[in-house]
Parts: sequence; C-alpha cells; structure tokens
Amino acid sequence: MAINEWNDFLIPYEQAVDELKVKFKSIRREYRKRNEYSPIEFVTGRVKEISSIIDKANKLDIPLDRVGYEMEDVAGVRVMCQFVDDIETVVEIMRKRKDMQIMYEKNYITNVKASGYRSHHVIIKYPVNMSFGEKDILAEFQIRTLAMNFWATIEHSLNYKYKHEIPNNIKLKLKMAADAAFQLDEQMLEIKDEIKDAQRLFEVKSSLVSHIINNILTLSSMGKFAEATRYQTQINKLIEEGEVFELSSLLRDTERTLQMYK
Ligand code: 0O2
Ligand code: 0O2
Repeated sequence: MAINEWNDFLIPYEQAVDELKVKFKSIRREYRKRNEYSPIEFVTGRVKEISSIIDKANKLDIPLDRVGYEMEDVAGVRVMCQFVDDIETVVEIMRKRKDMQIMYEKNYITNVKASGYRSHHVIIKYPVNMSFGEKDILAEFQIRTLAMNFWATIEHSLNYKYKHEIPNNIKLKLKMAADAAFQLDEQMLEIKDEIKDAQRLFEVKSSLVSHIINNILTLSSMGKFAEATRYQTQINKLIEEGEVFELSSLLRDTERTLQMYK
C-alpha cells in the first residue's frame, strides 16, 4: 500500500479512537458529577503506527489487504482503573452499550500471560460514520489497573530496547515486579472495602443526625424550648464521635417526645 492509501485506510480508525476516548471520559465525568466513585480513572488511546502494523502483519502472516479484518488493535483504547474489581464494572458497562458490539474478550487477569502481563482485553466492532456512509472497524480495549499499567508500560519499553529478547536476569526481575504489582492490587482492594464501609457509616450517621435535627426544629416550632435545648445539647455531644446506637437511641427519644405533644 502506498503512503496515501495507508492514510485513507487509517481515517476511520483515527475517528473511532477519538470518539471512544470522548465516550469513556464522559462516563467518568458522569460519575464525578453525581458525586459517585468512578470505576474509570483515566482513558488513553492511539492508532497503531503504520510501521508497527506492517511488522505485526508480517509476523502473523496477515496479507495487507486483510489487516482491517484480522488485526484487531489498529485502533486501541486503554481504560485505567484504581481497583481490580472496577475492571469488571467497566466491562459490564461495555456489554450494555448499543453503540458497539463485543466480538470477544481475552482475560489476561484470570489467565496471566507467561511474561507476567495482566489486563482484560475486549475486542469490539464499532461503526464509524464517514462522509460516504457507515464503516465497521475493529478496536481493542485494554482495561487494567494503575499497577498493571505501570508494569506493562515498563515491560513494553524494555521489549522495545532489547528487541523482544530481554536478558534472563531482567526477565526474572520483571516477573518479581509483576508479582509485586499483583500484591499491590490485592492490598488496594482490601483498602477499597474499608473506604466503602467508612463511607456507608458516614451516610448512616449523617442521615440519623439530620432526622434528629429536624425533630429538634419541630419541637422548637411547637414552643417546646426546654426539650429542644436538652436534645440540642445531647446531639452536640454526639455529632463528632457518637456511635450509631447512641444516635439511634437519641432519635427514638426525640420521636417519643414529639408523639407526646402531637
Ligand atoms: P486531564 O484534564 O489531564 O484529565 P488525549 O489526546 O490527551 O485525550 P491521549 O493522547 O490518548 O489522550 O493520551 P495521553 O495524553 O497520554 O493521556 C490521556 C489522559 O490521561 C490525559 O488527561 C492525561 O492527563 C491522563 N493520564 C495519563 N497518564 C496518567 C496517570 O498516570 N494518571 C492519571 N490520573 N492520569 C493520567 P486528559 O484527558 O488530557 O485530561
Ligand atoms: P503495541 O501497540 O506495541 O502494544 P500476540 O500475537 O500475542 O503478540 P495478539 O494476538 O494481537 O498478540 O493479542 P494479545 O496477546 O492480546 O496482545 C495485544 C496487545 O496486548 C499487545 O499489542 C500489547 O499492547 C498487549 N500485550 C500483550 N501481551 C503483552 C505483554 O506481555 N507485555 C506487554 N507490555 N503488553 C502486552 P502489541 O501487538 O504488542 O502492540
């Protein structure tokens, strides 16, 4: 293929990468706007270099006129997550989408590669609207944690440096680093549960506090100032470090008092 033919060939892939990046960054923005935790930390994308396409086609014996059908990563999007279980959430989001069709998945997290590489790959068929009409292209999503990404980036550059013949002693170190990255992901997942518990506890407590304060305000509006002041003093003591059972008990007290006057 002449260079201008390559440029034409790559147009829909460039458009697809641009669109897919915007779409997945928007998902992140949506979570943020709702003040919710986002399973997506950041998104990057690239169109494969012409020289890399030719190298890979030669390696895999793909005739150049079949690249569009047989090379799945000419368009590549990478989604980085903070925690391992966010990856499944992202894949679920992809499975539900109507603007892309999942062709197949390669789970290198459950099936770690011999190199130590971990990531979840999803190959999609994606329709691009061109000037002449719709064109379906293949695109590869690599969904991974920050630790997986760190490891893969380093390993990729070493592969480049050593032309895919990394010396054994460095290979061994990379294997150990892959284990360390795995451990890091596991430990972070444990912290994630703790953070979620803390957030849930915070929500329960703030809901109790706001119910109590509402009841105190109702008592005040009924002119029951002595009771309102007494409960106000009690809630002031509990607001910083009160336990759920203490707040629940105070809430019940305020409700009983209100019932009495109704
Ligand atoms: P913001 O405002 O920084 O969040 P692009 O063309 O820039 O959209 P590209 O060229 O595919 O994207 O990839 P690039 O430039 O490598 O990075 C894309 C986005 O990922 C950029 O943000 C980077 O800031 C962000 N990014 C890259 N590496 C990291 C990282 O290690 N941690 C975090 N948190 N973010 C990273 P945006 O989209 O330009 O916007
Ligand atoms: P790039 O653009 O340089 O990243 P294969 O036949 O195994 O070589 P295949 O069948 O196309 O490749 O698919 P596979 O194995 O799912 O790998 C596709 C992409 O996943 C690779 O693209 C890498 O980006 C990434 N990947 C797979 N294995 C490794 C690994 O051991 N280390 C790192 N760092 N990345 C890996 P390319 O073709 O290398 O292109």
